[in-house]
Formats: sequence, C-alpha cells, structure tokens
Amino acid sequence: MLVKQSWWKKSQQINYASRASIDSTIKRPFTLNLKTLNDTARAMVAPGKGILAADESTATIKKRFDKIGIENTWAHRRAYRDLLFTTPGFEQYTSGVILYEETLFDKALDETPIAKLLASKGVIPGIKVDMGAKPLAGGAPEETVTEGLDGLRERLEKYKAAGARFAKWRAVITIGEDAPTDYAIHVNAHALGRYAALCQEADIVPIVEPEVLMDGDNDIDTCEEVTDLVLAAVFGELYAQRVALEGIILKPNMVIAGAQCNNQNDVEEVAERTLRVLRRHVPSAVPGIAFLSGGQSDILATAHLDAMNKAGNLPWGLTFSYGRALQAAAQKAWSGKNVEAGKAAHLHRARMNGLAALGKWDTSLEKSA
Ligand code: 5MM
Repeated sequence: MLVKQSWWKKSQQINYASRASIDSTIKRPFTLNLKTLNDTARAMVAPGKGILAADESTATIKKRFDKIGIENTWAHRRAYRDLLFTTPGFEQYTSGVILYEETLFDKALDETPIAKLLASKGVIPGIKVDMGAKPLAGGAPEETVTEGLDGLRERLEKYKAAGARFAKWRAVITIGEDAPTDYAIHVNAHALGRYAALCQEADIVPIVEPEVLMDGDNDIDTCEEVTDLVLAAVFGELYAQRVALEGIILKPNMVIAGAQCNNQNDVEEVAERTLRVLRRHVPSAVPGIAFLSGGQSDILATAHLDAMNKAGNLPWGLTFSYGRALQAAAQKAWSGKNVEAGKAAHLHRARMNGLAALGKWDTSLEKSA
C-alpha cells in the first residue's frame, strides 16, 4: 500500500458518519446566503467559460519572469497583469480571475482599480487567500501543510469590500517514496474545510484546490489511488465542517502519470480515469469542477478537458482554472516588450480552453492559429 498506515490511523481517524448524526440537530450560528453562493459558483462555470489563475505569489511569478528575462518588479507585474486583463475578447471565455492580494488592491495602467476593470467586463474577481504550503512537522520530508487560517475571517471582509466574490486555497499533496502520509492528507483536508466554511460565512465562494502534484515519476495508477484518497478526505471534511456543496467550486488535478514517468497515457485514458475518480467523490450538488493544469503543456491541458466534456452526461460543469497552461504562451510572446503579441497568445489559449469546456475543441484549431 502506497499510503502509509500510520499508527494512529485506526484509533483517531474521524468517523464522519457518527459525527454527522450527532451534529445534525445543531444549527449554524449565522444564515448561509446559499442563493448568492450558488449563483456565483454557477456563473464561474458558465458554459464555454473558465477561470484564469493569475494568483502567482511574488516568488512564483519571479520563476515565470526569470524564464523570459524580466526583472520581478511591481511595475513589471502590473504591466503584465494589465496585458492579461485588457486582452480584447478574453471575457467571452473567462468567467473569473484569481488574483494575488497585491493585484486585487492594484490599479490597471489606466488607473482603473483592477477589480472594477474585471467586473466591468463581466469577469468575476477572486482572491488567493492561502499563505502558501509550508513544511509539515512530523510528515515525510517533502510534505507540506497550507497555512493562512489565522485572521482569515477579517481578511475575507477586506477582500469582499475590494470586490472579490470568490477565493482560492491550494493544498499540496506530494507523491514520493514515503508520501503521501494519511497525516498530510488529513491536515490539508481539514484546513480546506476550515477555509471553505469561513468563505461561505462571508458570502464568498471557496475554490477548494487539493492538488496532487504531477511532477514525480509515479504512474497513473498511483495518481488515481492518491487522488481517490485525497478527494474522500476533502469531501469528508467539507461535510463535517458544514460547508454547503452548492456554494463551492472544486479545483482538482487530473489523474495523470507524473511528468518523470516513462509511461505516459493517452488523452482518452487520462479523461476516463479522471472522470471515474470524480464521479466517485464529487456529489452532483457541487456546481462545478475547474481543473488546475499542474505543469501539463498548454495543448495537452486543453485536449484533456475537451475529451472529458466530449464524454458528456456530467453532473457538474467541467472547465479550466489554469495558471501555466493559460499564461505560458502569453508570457513568452510578451517577453516584456510585445504587448499585442502577448494579448493575442492569451486570447488564443482562452478561446481554445473555452471550446474545450464545451467539448468543441479540435487540434486543427491550434494548427490554423
Ligand atoms: C498561478 O499559480 C497559482 C499560485 O501559485 P503560488 O501560490 O505558488 O504562487 C496556483 O495556485 C494555481 O492557481 C494553481 O495551482 C493552478 O496553476 P497551474 O499552473 O497548475 O494551472
């Protein structure tokens, strides 16, 4: 068994079923505005639209800028994100944008507040609220737990006042020699539950992102097994922590072999296995699933999404919330100089993924572009 059976597993694992029966008579101390949450969540997965993940922390955007030889200054980050958000027509394929805190409170180059600019195009502003994945004490060496719960209730009020209507929290699960441990899966799932409950209290839709990293040498079977365990734990915590599933978006990894694995599976197999795991764990009350790209090439990320939507008959909206797979081409084309080429590359990838969200993409569309 890949996942370590920790000594405490049997004695301390939460029994969600019995907890639910004890708690079912306890009322929330506040009224959940389920209609607002559900309306926002459904708008985030509107047909043919998906979410642009432009919430790179300052350290992560540095890695992206290093590749194109751009210095990581506030002025460059502002200029680059202005390029993304002023791309003519991107709103046809983009329901929302996940912003980093700096950007939410920033202004576009024409001095319009970014949140106002996005809202004027019908694009919903969102905010990454986690404070990053930090080493997990007592876990396997590479394991992390995502931090950021302290003071989150107060931060959410500030973000809402600035225009954010949804939030994102990313938990990272690593596949390795001794990982993942049950411990890492459960502390990360618990934090996702706490974050999601706080968001809903503030009328903010939580994007729940449990990312099983896809950059190791593991095969697709291992990814399927781990994704299965992770989603079971996450939905257990969401239920135990009284999160209304009608008011969340799930942002999962696809079931795929690690990038270093010699045996890469075809598009159909990835699509089939991903849908199989999602059907097992994601209730139809959840309005939508928006995938992360996780290091897949642009075209492969689009092809996988398209194949799943072509399969059809899905109980949830199925779309993209890509970071790298939406932005890599735009960053390269821009390279700090060519704004129009950057916008053209961004629009093209947004359009391709919008078509994939409908199951109407075809590889010939890439060639003709
Ligand atoms: C855009 O990258 C996001 C922020 O990452 P950091 O916290 O490390 O700066 C990331 O959370 C992203 O939203 C998702 O993981 C999806 O991105 P990819 O590139 O995997 O599609």
